[in-house]
Amino acid sequence: MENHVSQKLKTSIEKIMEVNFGNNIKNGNKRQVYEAVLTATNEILAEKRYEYSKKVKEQEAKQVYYMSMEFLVGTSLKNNLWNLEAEDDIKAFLAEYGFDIEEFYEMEPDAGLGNGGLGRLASCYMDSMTTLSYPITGFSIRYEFGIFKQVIIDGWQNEFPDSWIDQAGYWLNPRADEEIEVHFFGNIKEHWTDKGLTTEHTDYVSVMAKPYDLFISGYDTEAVNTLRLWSAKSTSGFNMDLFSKGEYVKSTENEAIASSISKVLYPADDKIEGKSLRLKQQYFFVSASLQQITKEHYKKYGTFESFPDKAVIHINDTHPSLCVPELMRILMDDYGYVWDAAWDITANSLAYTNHTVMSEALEKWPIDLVKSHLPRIYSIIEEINRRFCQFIYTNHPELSASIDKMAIISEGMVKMANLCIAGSYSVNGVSKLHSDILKTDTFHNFNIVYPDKFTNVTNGITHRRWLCQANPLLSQLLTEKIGGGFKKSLSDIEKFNEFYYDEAVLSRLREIKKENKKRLADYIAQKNGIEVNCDSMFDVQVKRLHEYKRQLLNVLQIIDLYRKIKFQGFRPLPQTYIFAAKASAGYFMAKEIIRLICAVSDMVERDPDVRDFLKVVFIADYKVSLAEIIIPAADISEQISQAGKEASGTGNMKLMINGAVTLGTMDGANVEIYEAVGPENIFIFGLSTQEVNDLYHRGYRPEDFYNANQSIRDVLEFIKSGGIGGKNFDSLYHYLMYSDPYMNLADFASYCDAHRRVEEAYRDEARFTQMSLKNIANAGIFASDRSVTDYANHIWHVKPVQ
Ligand code: H53
Repeated sequence: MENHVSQKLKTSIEKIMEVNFGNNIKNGNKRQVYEAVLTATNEILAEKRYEYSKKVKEQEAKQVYYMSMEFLVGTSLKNNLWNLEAEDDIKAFLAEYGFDIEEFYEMEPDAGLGNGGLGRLASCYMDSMTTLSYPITGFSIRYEFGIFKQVIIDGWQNEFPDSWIDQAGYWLNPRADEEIEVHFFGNIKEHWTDKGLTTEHTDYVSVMAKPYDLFISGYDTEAVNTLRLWSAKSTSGFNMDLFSKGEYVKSTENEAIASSISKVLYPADDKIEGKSLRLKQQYFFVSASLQQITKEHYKKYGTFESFPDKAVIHINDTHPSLCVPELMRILMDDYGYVWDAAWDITANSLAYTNHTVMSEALEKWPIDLVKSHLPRIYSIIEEINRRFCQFIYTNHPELSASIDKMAIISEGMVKMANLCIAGSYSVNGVSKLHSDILKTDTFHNFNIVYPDKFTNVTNGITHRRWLCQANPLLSQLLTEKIGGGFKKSLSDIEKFNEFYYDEAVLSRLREIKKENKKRLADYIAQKNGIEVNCDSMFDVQVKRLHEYKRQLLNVLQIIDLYRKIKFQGFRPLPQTYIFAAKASAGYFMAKEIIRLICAVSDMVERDPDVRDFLKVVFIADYKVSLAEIIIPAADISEQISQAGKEASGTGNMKLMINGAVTLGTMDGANVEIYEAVGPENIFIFGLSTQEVNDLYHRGYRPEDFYNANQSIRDVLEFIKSGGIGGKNFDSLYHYLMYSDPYMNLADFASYCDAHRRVEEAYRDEARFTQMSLKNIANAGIFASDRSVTDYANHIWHVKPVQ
């Protein structure tokens, strides 16, 4: 039975073909029909959005405002049609006219408005909040260029711009009626009025923020939420004076400066980018969003006393930390609140999630930069800091010696995490281990002062995208065996455990994996020109390239294996190592590691003695839509970060739910995967967080591990002597021998040993499939539906709007 939405969609597609193109579907070309399908789907969502937001307003429901520099949306067409339960009907409808919906899916570029885990998490949360009918608005920037396209030339990563808007702009609904002005630079003047000391911001530079709304659909719900993306433009546009004097280029300068703010996403993940443009981006979207939120609230309630009961503003990592002083500014300067009242409202409306303990990622900004770009904001931060330090001296004299570490302004810098902790009522980490580290180590002193502020919400993923859409065969099997309830409520997937001994189901699981491997193998053949054996074990490490994630450790093991096959007659199980990773453009070491992976891939491929046992593939341009092809095909999920460094990881969860078995350290959410599947269904190796810290304090010397281990010596000397295709990797050799900050060498032996255990398990087909089944069936707790429910109940205190 065709649903009502499908009917509407079809009529609308036909109409758009007529009105926009003076054509019909039968005679339309691919591009026209593609545009019609996207536009029609967007229209359906717009209508649903209108009805839903009416209800939210009527019920005066509390709302979540999710502030994030990144939302890694990926593609939307398939997800929206699937959520509307119209995919099959539209597919059949298009097929009648000779169009293949899969080709339309391929035409849609990813909205790559994020780098990695942080941005993808934000998008998974938007999906889950909507599916569970919670009102949420995401706020970010409409980057004209998202994350760069990666092209590998001679093993070296090259970056090309990603202009995604042309082909995906149909989802962006401009709202010129809600433009907002944001002020930069200038001076502040203080003067006494009858209200006391007031501050005026003068001589500022204005930038206009123009909103574009992207509708977020959910599954089996009336709700549609919005992701509001701000685009920057100048307030004045052309300088007519200059234009009429014939200075055409100069006359557009203002516009160019303003629009540079929303031009491009910074490509560094988990690392600070201390550029003035980055600070401008942060303030730009924070200020525009908060001005809009407060304006709407005031219009409705006429006061901000009720603000914390009606709104919660979530700060996703410190990138939107200027929410703290900006909300203070708006309340004081625009609405006349005095400091204490404004602080009370602010500190009860903001919640902050920390996503990293890596010191290079904990944001801080030079005082001078903040002061010159945002003078009013800086003056507010100074006062927050003065009061905060005063509070510590008075109430926690025992922490006086630590004041430098805790202060918001110290050592010439503004420390954004400290600002967030002081200004929010809730601070959470993203896995149990990570949240413990925050309390006992990173923010230990803050936890003494505010013991009730710190909590944990373990990350999650939307299984609707990562299982149902990416792996339709597995989704079909699950539906047959346990019913379709898991789509809405993933805890149901636990019922799949009942099939642990069911030969027929285990064999279906193997067939499905094989099909998914074939799909990936086709992609690899086409893109890399490498033929991979689908009967080999697919070992997958896909994520951003970062030293702490230790792709290098993975390659060292592969080189060791290569040498054992080539020189020692070792005959391992055939295995295919699959990597995909983008490196931040200026990150030399990360790019060297990619070059090494590619060189090892070439070396293996050229070697007839080895290539039947071992393949190494580096797939270029990792992104959401590529992850959707790779992840369902994985047998083994490599999660091998140095313990204590990966806050959570979410790729580990996506791979698990698709039946891959984790090979990992006790880090981030791996710990919770271990608890969920039990020690016999995961391969754990390496130092624990405690052992890493102990070794670090004793003084880690990589050469000790070199001297003690023949394989390490062989591998390193092989690299040094040009063994990898005659190429020079001295930089990596020296890095490992004399620095090795993430202790690759310390974990090497244990990692190789774990690989032999993996092989042994994989040889026992029946047993390995059972492991795989256990991983699928116990992935329920990693649903982002569970994560957002935790946030809603324990942090945000919001309720669904039905
Ligand atoms: O956030 C993910 C975590 C992951 C962590 C990542 C992340 C970024 O992608 C960027 C900046 C940052 O501070 C943290 O590295 O462990 O799973 C979502 O929480």
